[in-house]
Amino acid sequence: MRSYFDYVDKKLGLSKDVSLNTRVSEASFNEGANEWVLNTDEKGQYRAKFIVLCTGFASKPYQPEIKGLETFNGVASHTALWPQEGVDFTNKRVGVIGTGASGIQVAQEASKVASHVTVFQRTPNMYLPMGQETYSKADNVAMKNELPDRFKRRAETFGGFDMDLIPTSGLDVSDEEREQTFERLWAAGGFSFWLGNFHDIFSNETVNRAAYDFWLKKTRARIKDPILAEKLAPLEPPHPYGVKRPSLEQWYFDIFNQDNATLVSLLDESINEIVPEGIVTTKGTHNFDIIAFATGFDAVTGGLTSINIVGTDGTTLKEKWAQGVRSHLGLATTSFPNMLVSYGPQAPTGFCNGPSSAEYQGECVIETLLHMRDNMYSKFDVASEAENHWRSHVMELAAATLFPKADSWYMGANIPGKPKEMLMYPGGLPAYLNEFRECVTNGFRGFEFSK
Ligand code: NA7
Repeated sequence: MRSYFDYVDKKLGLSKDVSLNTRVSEASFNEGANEWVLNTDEKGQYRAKFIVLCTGFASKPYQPEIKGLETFNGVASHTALWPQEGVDFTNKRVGVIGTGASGIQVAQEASKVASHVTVFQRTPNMYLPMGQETYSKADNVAMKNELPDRFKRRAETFGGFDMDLIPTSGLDVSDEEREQTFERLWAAGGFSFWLGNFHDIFSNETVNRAAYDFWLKKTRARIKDPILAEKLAPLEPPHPYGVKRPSLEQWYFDIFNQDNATLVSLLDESINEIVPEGIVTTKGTHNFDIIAFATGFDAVTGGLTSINIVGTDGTTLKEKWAQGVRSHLGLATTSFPNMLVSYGPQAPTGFCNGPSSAEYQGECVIETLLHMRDNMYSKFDVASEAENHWRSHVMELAAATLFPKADSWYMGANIPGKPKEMLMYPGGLPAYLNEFRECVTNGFRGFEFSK
């Protein structure tokens, strides 16, 4: 990845415009000069006519407060703050807290060499087989030929991928056809059994349950011990299938068929504290050399609200959004003039292939800035009715789905005290881009420009 980033940088000459290792701590708008003043921790003050916040959806790690963490004798790290030189698991006793994408990657890798891996699971994740393949040179050439078409298709699909949800309802096909479809999607691997499934998998309980039962059948076939099977893949789902992000696994279920891996369900025993030797639960002490906190992020809004951004009415973004997110198209928010957001809340973001979401929304940002330049505007703000309307629209779309039935980061529900609300735009990338196009053709409806 790093050599690819270097290549892109050289090709496009980006780094001359980038100040690395610079944390923006504060931002406030100077109304007299119509410009933002940014304070950084390391490199002093910057002034800018516009700010575009591209802080990503997972840049603020969340680590639960557990008593005694500082007393631990071994290595303890959040996965997002992992030591750059790596951590050697060889012959070590490894504890992993969390079973999302990060947790299972740590568990899978550690299980190859660790003396023991113990995974602490709060909610079973509905993992899908990643389906890694090794491509030959000829495969690569063939794929490169397909790239222009595949890239183009991204804007036409719900999740910004080159596959899409099936337009037919999962109820309008025979049981046999549904099963065949599920088999085909399963064999395709990756997210196919999620974002390539029947479109009403996210809104119809019956279709959703059929998908869960199929997942259960495939998954349970890989787990030998029936007690373990019930923990990893319970007969009754903890929440509807796919409304929490399914992680992609390679050999995760198989590690528990080895002697050196244990799954601790936090439904059976909960964590009391950390001591120098390891983790104390309600059932005893688990001794560790390494503890990985794979406990996720204050997702989507956390990267934005951790900067002290002060709006024109003196309210910070954090204060404003403590009552729930309000934005116009996920791009801008009232009283924060000349500030645009990409890949943040109330946009396709977490329901979308990341690069597609960032690139297409990036184009919306550029179009807005060009509109200002072409009309010689020096300031924009957002009408409060526009952000209230967009919020209601997002909430209405969400209410018609099964997403609110899970305590996921999509819903802000993984962080204690954060309002539980849909943080994504649940209408899919094409509908989102249509909404933006409608805004533009109606004179950038909702934006208020001034010279
Ligand atoms: P995720 O997917 O948010 O996973 C975090 C995991 O940590 C999840 O299994 C949580 O359980 C668990 N968690 C969080 N707090 C606790 C506490 N207090 N005790 C035990 N377990 C806890 O983060 P990842 O880093 O794996 O992946 C982030 C995204 O990156 C991913 O979705 C992809 O888009 C890429 P829960 O399920 O909430 O019960």
